[in-house]
Amino acid sequence: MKTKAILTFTIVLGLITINNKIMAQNYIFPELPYAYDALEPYIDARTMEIHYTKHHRAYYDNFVKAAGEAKIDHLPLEDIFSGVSAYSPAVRNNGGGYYNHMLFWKVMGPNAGGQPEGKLLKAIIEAFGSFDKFKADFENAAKTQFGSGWAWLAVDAGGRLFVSQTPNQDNPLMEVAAKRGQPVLALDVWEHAYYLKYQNRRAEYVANFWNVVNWKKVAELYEAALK
Ligand code: MN3
Repeated sequence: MKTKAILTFTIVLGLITINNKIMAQNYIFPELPYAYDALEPYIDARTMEIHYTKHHRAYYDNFVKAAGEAKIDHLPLEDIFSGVSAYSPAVRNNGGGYYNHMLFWKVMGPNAGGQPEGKLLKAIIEAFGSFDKFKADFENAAKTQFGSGWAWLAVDAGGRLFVSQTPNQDNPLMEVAAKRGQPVLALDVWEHAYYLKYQNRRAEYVANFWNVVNWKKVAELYEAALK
């Protein structure tokens, strides 16, 4: 009897530890993978610093708080997004803001741009007809998103690539999205992402985005999304 109680205690303690580890891994505020000025001249250092240290940080802090209050902070972000309408606007907006910016930093980099290669390029041509047509569709999604939001390249349940746009901090992982899938490329079109350098010229910011896209990372995300 005593042995059984000790065993149960050990298992429960073990589960709590595992759970804490999962939580910690889920909700880390990641380091920016490059210096603030690394994407100059396309994204200026001042914008990058404020965007990362103030905007992204605030989404993260507010999400951790809202998820804690809702007692869902043991859940992976993907699980929260797939049932997001059950939660508060604070969970949806800040959870989206936390996730979307993590992806945005990842898919950009210095000495980047150009074209994807191999399997990803093939899939883009298959879905859009050509790389240029994909770029036009993506730019159109970014430019026509009314007000604040995001443009996406994502993989649907059938493994096919699509372009979409979402308002505010929504993303294609959310059940509320018009087109659902796993995002592999993201572009932030909130004014805070470009206003200091580009003011009202969103189209110029969008066109310059291609100079900083890290296609190697996008290809990795695409491969992972197919699994
Ligand atoms: Mn932003």
